[in-house]
Amino acid sequence: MPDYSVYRAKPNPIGKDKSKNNPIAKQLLGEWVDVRNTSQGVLNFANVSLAHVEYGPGCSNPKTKIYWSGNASIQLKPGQVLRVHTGKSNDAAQMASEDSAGADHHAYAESGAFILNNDCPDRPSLWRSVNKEWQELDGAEYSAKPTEGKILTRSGNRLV
Ligand SMILES: [Ca+2]
Repeated sequence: MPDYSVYRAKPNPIGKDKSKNNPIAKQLLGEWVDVRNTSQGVLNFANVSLAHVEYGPGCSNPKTKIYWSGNASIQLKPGQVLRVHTGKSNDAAQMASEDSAGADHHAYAESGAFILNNDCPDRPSLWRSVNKEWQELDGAEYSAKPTEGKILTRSGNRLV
């Protein structure tokens, strides 16, 4: 296991995720990725970012895109979990208990739209910038059409 591990994800929160309506804050906070410290030491996120895969029409032309940039104030002790929510920090008080439980720290992509794919597969991945070069630390793919409301967990190289 890499030190920074993509550990769990809830890519398809219950609600209007598939509609063209504006998503509500609570649902955006219900879309998230958990990162776990699987090392024996303290990990920081000064230069560590989280990406996912964007596609063109029909799930063509996959491109890895960073959507949360690390924060030097976040430190994870061994075994601790950082949850990166799609939604906004200003809305954190609206978070459902299921979405606050199980994480030691919370971070926010500050997005007003859902990010993690439903109709195509996705692969949350962690990247570190070293001397202006991106190095992948870890990543785990899930299949298209994840069950609504399901928390996917890591199994080998996948989230299932
Ligand atoms: Ca989604």
